[in-house]
Amino acid sequence: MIDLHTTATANGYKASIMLEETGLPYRAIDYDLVKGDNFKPDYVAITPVARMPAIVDHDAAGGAPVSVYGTAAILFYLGEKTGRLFPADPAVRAKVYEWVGVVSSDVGPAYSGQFAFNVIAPEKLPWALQFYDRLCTRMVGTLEARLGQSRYLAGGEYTIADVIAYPVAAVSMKRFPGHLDGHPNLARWAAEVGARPAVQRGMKVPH
Ligand SMILES: N[C@@H](CCC(=O)N[C@@H](CS)C(=O)NCC(=O)O)C(=O)O
Repeated sequence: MIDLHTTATANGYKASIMLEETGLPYRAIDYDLVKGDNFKPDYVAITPVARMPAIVDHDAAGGAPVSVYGTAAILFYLGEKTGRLFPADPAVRAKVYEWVGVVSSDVGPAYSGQFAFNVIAPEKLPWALQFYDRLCTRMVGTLEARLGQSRYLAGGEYTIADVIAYPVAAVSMKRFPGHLDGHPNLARWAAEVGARPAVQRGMKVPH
């Protein structure tokens, strides 16, 4: 059994979609970030930065439970454990690493910043709003261009890279007027990935 410590955000859905795709047995434990649940000592003990999501694998290869924090690490770990959505061909795997990296360290932080300045900030700072809106527009364009070249992010196969990107398209990008309008390749990909039963189940965890 795997424990999924999660919350109903784009990052949480990345982990739950991957668990649904693998078919591994798991139970979701829902955290309330507003109440600061992520700073409780039991959770801090399994994560380096007290952020969500994390998993604890009680059926790990070595026998002892293994904890893994962070969406990219969780997806790689589960991909290696099951052989699912993580192609062995080194050339394809290199593209999986590349696009998981782009989503984790380029696209994700752009939308986190956009959310912070547009939604959380008590004062709306025009420079910051424009900076993050432009950065997000650039990131949408990056994904649109890539999906104009290949069916999925890492190439012709549905992989971990698509799992990590889908909740960004379905949740974070929705904050922009028109959502995916004007991005036909991204919209085509999002419709295809979003139709997968495992993705639909994962997007409902924890709620
Ligand atoms: N790089 C991390 C980002 C995780 C993250 O930002 N988690 C947010 C929820 S979506 C969080 O736990 N925020 C609470 C906090 O920072 O205190 C990942 O990809 O998993």
